[in-house]
Amino acid sequence: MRSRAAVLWAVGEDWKVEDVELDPPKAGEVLVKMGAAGLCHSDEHLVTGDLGVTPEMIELGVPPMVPVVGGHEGAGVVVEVGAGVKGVAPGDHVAASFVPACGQCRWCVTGRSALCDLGMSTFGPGMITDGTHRLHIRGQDINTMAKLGTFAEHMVVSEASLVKIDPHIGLSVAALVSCGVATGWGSAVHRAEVAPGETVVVVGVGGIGMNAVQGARMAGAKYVVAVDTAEFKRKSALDFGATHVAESMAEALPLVVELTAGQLAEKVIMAPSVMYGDLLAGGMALTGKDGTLVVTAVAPMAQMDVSLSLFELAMWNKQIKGVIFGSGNPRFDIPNLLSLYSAGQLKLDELITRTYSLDQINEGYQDMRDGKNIRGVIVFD
Ligand code: CXF
Ligand code: ZN
Repeated sequence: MRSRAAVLWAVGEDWKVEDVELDPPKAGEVLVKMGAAGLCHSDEHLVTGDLGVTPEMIELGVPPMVPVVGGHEGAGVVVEVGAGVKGVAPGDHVAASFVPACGQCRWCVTGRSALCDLGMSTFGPGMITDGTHRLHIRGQDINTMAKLGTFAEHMVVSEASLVKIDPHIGLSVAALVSCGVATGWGSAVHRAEVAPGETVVVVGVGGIGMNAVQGARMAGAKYVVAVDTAEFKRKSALDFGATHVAESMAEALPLVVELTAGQLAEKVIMAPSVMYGDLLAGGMALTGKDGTLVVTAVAPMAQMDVSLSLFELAMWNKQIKGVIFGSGNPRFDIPNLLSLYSAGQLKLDELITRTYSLDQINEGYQDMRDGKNIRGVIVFD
């Protein structure tokens, strides 16, 4: 069938909205008509080249990621299912999950689906199911971001990449839960294990960090300090549950010292637009004895150097944790977060600063670069 999608042909270029040829779903696959897709920073990483297959890897024979249809946050309605699909049927509303959940591997069966073994092929070519492509332009095979490609009117994906959701919930908010909300909220609740009475600092309050603020507050934090250079995001953070704001980590330090009588924060969550190694020292300086720093934001793949006081890491018994999908389980966390929204406990509508058509995708990403959006969302007809 014909569909339309936003394609990145080469690093550094704009997204090009084009007609694409989409094959029908094969065994274990599902055709989804998209309702909404979130403009997450991780797709911008494809454009900058921070994420994906590097020129050095290509020289070693690893296939390049481009051309690629972007998008890994999204929700839509099932149109058709391939042979053997049991979990969803035509008409079901689904959220995309950038971490697949096969339900079979050691990680899935031990409640750690964020680490599902199917996730290892995220940046490789072809489908999870059989390695071949369903998307083509003028006869050329096209890859998909995180085995999804939500910046498209339709997508064919593995059943493992979809989570069935309540059909009464708007597809725009469901789209956000599929990455940004689950990642941010889970960074505070699951990974940092925020406990009642704790002081939490969230560095970067965009579409992911804002949900770390919500998660920290929901978990009972006494103080939640939101750090962001954008004034509009700092103001919004107060509506999402932050108790204090600061423009930079350096500005947050005396504030956190005062709030905690010198004890510093129990938990620090790093969610800047891009994680660079030299940001770590500032985050660790805000982390108190026995405290935990969670690195949520995606760093350039080639980033190897960090600034860190190894002395303080050991002497203060601190820990640094990575996190993917908020260390959650897509098949539990996505419906659970949507039920918290339905019950009035989680703000989702307020995360959407502006909506765009698919043709306006480059405008949406420019607004994100300019710090204008908590989240921009593409809404399909
Ligand atoms: C990313 C991590 C790398 C794959 C796409 C999603 N996480 C959040 O945006
Ligand atoms: Zn994302």
